[in-house]
Amino acid sequence: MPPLSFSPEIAQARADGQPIVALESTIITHGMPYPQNLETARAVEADIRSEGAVPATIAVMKGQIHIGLAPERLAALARTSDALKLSRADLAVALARGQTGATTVAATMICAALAGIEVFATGGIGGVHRGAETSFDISADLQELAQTRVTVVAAGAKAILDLPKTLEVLETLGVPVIACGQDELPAFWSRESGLAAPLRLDSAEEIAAAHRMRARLGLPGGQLVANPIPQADEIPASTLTPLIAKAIAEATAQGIAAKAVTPFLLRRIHELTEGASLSANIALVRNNARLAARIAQTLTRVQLA
Ligand code: PSU
Ligand code: MN
Repeated sequence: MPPLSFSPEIAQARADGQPIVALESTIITHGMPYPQNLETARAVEADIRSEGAVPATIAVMKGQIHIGLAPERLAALARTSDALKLSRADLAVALARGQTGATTVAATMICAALAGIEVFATGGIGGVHRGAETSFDISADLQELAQTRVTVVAAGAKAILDLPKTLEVLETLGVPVIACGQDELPAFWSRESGLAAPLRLDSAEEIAAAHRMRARLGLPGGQLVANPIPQADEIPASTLTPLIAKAIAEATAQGIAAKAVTPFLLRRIHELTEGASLSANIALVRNNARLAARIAQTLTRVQLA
């Protein structure tokens, strides 16, 4: 049996058959500074509740996978400055050693699937980094989408990445990339990427039906729902492009590699935009949480499988 520990609220929600939305914790420990990380984590949970679903923030604590964090646990995690960043490769080792750490998109998908949770909201998934042709830096999030049956709602892949290559890898892996409400793939802080999304579905009902159909076909893997940031909160791509280039140049010059790349770039872009990218990041996660809650609700109603 996997070492799963359900919060009382999630144990009750499971018993009652209520819709549950998984949330990751790396965005809390590595994606945003304190105290905005804690404020955002709380706001995202409230957004999911206001849409009639139950939030399950997932993290590893003392060798247990926690599905749902009580308020004091969430607050403690948000204040931890040296939390581990756990992906598929690290999860079992951390659990076997009784360690504590935050779960990435990939690890959160694994834990959500173990807990029977089908929908997960985040900010932006990891993907193919620029320069991957020499660095080989491709996020484990992409492989996870290919093998674990969870629908992930994100605002596209982060604009720090090579988005055309990220789309190519997702296509190769057979991952449906579904834009919601527009034809174009959104680019995290911006609604536009200049790239057409491979698929488009405009309602939670259609996304839920596609999720169920994958199961009926016996296809492993999940779906990536690319939900554009609300218009009022976006930062135009033209503003961000030079700042992203500057942050990437600094990362290269400082020899930042592997797991440290994404947290470094997010932090530098927050600084270079004087907090504007952080405000946009908060707004897009909350927007994704609301859509994920509606998808989870539809899934509990429509048992097509
Ligand atoms: N979305 C955000 N902020 C984040 C992340 C996602 O808005 O910090 C995290 C997720 O946990 C994702 C990780 O899995 O960044 C990607 O890291 P990497 O590129 O090292 O795979
Ligand atoms: Mn990487």
